[in-house]
Amino acid sequence: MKTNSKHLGLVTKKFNEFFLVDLKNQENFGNIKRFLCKVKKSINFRDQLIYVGDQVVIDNIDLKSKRAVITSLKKRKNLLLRPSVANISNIYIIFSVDEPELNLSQVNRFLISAESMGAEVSLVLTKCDLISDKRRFSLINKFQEWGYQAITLNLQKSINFKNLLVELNKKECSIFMGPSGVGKTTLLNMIIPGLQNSTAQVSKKINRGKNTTRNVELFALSNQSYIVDTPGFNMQSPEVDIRLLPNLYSEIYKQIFHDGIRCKFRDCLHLNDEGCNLNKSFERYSFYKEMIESSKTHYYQNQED
Ligand SMILES: Nc1nc2c(ncn2[C@@H]2O[C@H](COP(=O)(O)OP(=O)(O)O)[C@@H](O)[C@H]2O)c(=O)[nH]1
Ligand SMILES: [Mg+2]
Ligand SMILES: [Zn+2]
Repeated sequence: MKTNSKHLGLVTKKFNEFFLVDLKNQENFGNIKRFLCKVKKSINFRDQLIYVGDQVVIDNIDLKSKRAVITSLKKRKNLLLRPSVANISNIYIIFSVDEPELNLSQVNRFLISAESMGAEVSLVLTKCDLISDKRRFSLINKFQEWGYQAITLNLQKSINFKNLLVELNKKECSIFMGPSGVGKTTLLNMIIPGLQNSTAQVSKKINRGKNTTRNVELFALSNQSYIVDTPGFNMQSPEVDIRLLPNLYSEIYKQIFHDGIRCKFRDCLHLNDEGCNLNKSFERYSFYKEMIESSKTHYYQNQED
């Protein structure tokens, strides 16, 4: 029952030297889609270098035992760290409008960190049952000015939830990020019913019943779209190259690339620089300034080391 033909697959879970790989095109193998793989011994990349989310080529497919070997690794688009996951297409920054209270500076830090990772970034506001519609619309307007079309959720009514689900089904690989207590797990459980069960089953099969902490894992929403299930994600202080920071703020980016403003110096950081022509009257400017100033300190400290 072995076939020797190469197939493209996606790593959905990793544990020790094993990988779970979903075939990209499964039509050749009936309904068998997921294979337990090891890296081919003669291959000269170490297996630690393959992450969940990586695209790999698998070979030596055994349909009976559902095993195969990984023979090569495709170039990845991006790699997120802690937890490590490759090829994220969409980052959803999740914040609650209350309980815990919305902290705009923290929202901004999460958004900018996400923007620096080279994926499409969206903002989701949860617990909208806790605020008035008036407040909700004012938040939508605020984030519109920041460059985001915020998705506002009230998980007690599921209208916007369904819209989010439809959207997630159009994306390749999405991840939720945000501080704790904002409803990420609740949301993930609504998106993938029976999440806990399916996770437990997989772990049982692989670890022979041993109880292990849950690693990062991709869940299939459809044949083409996945969502990352991760217990937590912290990215409070982005270490972004300060020269790239202006491009991560749509209010600045737009002025430069759409309105065509020009500052005297090409590497203008838009602080007190001589000949700076940036219009600084936008809400996030103070956050931008703080971020530049703290990165600068960090930058110069590192230079001295
Ligand atoms: N009022 C309200 N509470 C919610 C909503 N969504 C989640 N919660 C509650 O917020 C708390 C934290 O949720 P959890 O999913 O554990 O947050 P996580 O830490 O981001 O994973 C739980 O008590 C949830 O029941 C919502 O839409 N409205
Ligand atoms: Mg959680
Ligand atoms: Zn400038």
